[in-house]
Amino acid sequence: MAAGLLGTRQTPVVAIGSAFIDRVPPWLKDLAISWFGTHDKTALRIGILVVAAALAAIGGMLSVRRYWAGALITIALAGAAVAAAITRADSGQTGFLPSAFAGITALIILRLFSRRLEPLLDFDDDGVSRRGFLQLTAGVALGSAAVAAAGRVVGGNRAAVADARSQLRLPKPPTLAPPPGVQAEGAVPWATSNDDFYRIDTALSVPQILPSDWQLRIHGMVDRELTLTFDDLLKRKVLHKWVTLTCVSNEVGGDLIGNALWSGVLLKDLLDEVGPAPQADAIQSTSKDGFTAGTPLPTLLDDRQAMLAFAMNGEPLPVEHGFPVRIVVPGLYGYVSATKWLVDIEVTRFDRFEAYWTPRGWSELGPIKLSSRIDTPLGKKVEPGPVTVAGVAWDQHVGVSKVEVRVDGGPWSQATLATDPSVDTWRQWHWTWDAPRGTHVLQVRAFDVQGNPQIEASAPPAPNGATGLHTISVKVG
Ligand SMILES: Nc1nc2c(c(=O)[nH]1)N[C@H]1C(S)=C(S)[C@@H](COP(=O)(O)O)O[C@H]1N2
Ligand SMILES: [Mo]
Repeated sequence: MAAGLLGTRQTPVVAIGSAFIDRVPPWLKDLAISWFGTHDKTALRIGILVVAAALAAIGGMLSVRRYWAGALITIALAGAAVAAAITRADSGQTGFLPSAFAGITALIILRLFSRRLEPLLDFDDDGVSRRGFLQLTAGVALGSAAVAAAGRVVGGNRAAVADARSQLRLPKPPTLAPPPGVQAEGAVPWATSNDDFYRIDTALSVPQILPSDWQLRIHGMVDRELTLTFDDLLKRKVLHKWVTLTCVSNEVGGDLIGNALWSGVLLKDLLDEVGPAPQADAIQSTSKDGFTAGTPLPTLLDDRQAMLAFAMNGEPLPVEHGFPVRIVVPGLYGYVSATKWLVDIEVTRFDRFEAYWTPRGWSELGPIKLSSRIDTPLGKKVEPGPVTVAGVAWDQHVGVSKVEVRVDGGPWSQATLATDPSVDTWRQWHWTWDAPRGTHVLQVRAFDVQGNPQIEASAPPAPNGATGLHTISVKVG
C-alpha cells in the first residue's frame, strides 16, 4: 500500500529481489533460467516469500517468551529491504519507505500477538484468550490481504500505462505477412508472436512508462545533445524490419530466441544528428530501471539498420518488451544492445564505463554466434519411413548459407533452406529423413555466407554465448 501511495515499484519483495538479481553469479543465473525458463522471476518472488515466512515463523515463536528476539529478526528483514531499496538506481528518494513501513507494521503486529499469547501460556486458559488470539489472527490476515489488494489498485500506473498503450496509433508496417516458410508439423514458425516471444531481463517489477512522460536524452561525446519526446520520435522517418533477437544465455537447442517485425527509427539518423566525437567508440544505453548495455558505435552506424523500436509485430511494444521504446541491433546479443524501457544514450568509450553484465562475468562485446537448432521431430516417437526434420539456423547480420544434418554420426546431408528476406533473421531449414526403426541420434550444423562452419566444441553460455552441435535422440517404430 505504501509503495502504491508513493508511486514507487520498490515493495520490500521487489527491493530484495532486485538487489539479489544484481548480485547473482552467472552460473546461478543460468541455472535459474534452465530450471524456470522465463518464469525465473516468479520463482524468485516465491522464494523470497517462503524465506520471509520461515523467518517470520521463527521470529513469532521466539517472541512468545522474548518479544525482542522476534523483533530483532523483523528489524533485520526490514533493514535488509531498506538497504536493498537504497542501493537501487531507480528507487529515488522514497524507495526505502515501503520497506520501512513494512518493518514498523510488522513490529506492531508482533507486539499485539505476543501480548495475546502471554495468557495462553497459563494452564488455566479459559478459552476466552484463545478465541481472542484466533480472532486477532484472522483480523490481521484479512486486513493484510485487503490492504495489499487496495495497494495494487492505488499503486503504480500499470492501468494508466496499459490504457495509454492501447490508445496509441503508430505507423503501421506495409504488411505483417512473413515470407512463406517451412510448414512441417512441429516446425517453429518463422515469425514469433508477441505472446510467444521469450522475455529476459533483470526487472522484477516491470517499469511502467507513459509515452507522454517518456524522454530520451542522447549526450556524452557529441557535438550537440538531443532530447527526444515520444511525439518527436513518431515525427521521424519510420523503418519496419524483421530482426531475430537472441539471448546470450540461450543454451544449444534453447528457445531464448525470437523473430519479430520491429518498427522504429534508425539510430544512425539520430547519431548523425548529435555528431559523435571521432574518439568515441561506444554507446552506453540506460533503462528506466538502471540496466545498462554497452554497444560498439560502428554497429549502430553501419548498414545493419540498428533502431529505436516502438512497435513489435505491428503493435506498440508490449510492456514486458520495453514499452514505449527499446533498442534493436541485428547481430548482437540482447545484453549488449537491446535495452528495453530506454531513457538515456551516452556516446562514450568502452574504456570509460562498464555496462550491467560486464562486471558480472560476461564479455564486453557480444556478437551473436552462428548456431542451428532442430525443432522437429522432438520428444516424440515417429513412424519408420520419410520423416521431415526441420529447424532454424541463425547468424544475424552475417547470414547462413548452408545447413547440414547427420544421423548417428554418419555423413552430413544438406538440408533445404527457406527463403529469407535479409541476413538479420534466422533461417528455417528442412530435410527428409528415410527413418529406419530404432533409436537414432540427429545432429545439425550451419555454415555462414563465407562458408565457415559453426563451432562444434561445446561451451556454456558464459561469458559470450554457447557453442556446440544441437544433438537429439529420436525413437522410430
Ligand atoms: N532494461 C533492460 N533491457 C534489457 C534487459 C534487461 O535486463 N533490462 N535484458 C537484455 C537481454 S539480456 C535480452 S536477451 C533482451 C531480451 O529482450 P526480450 O525480453 O524483449 O526478448 O533484452 C535486453 N534488454
Ligand atoms: Mo540476454
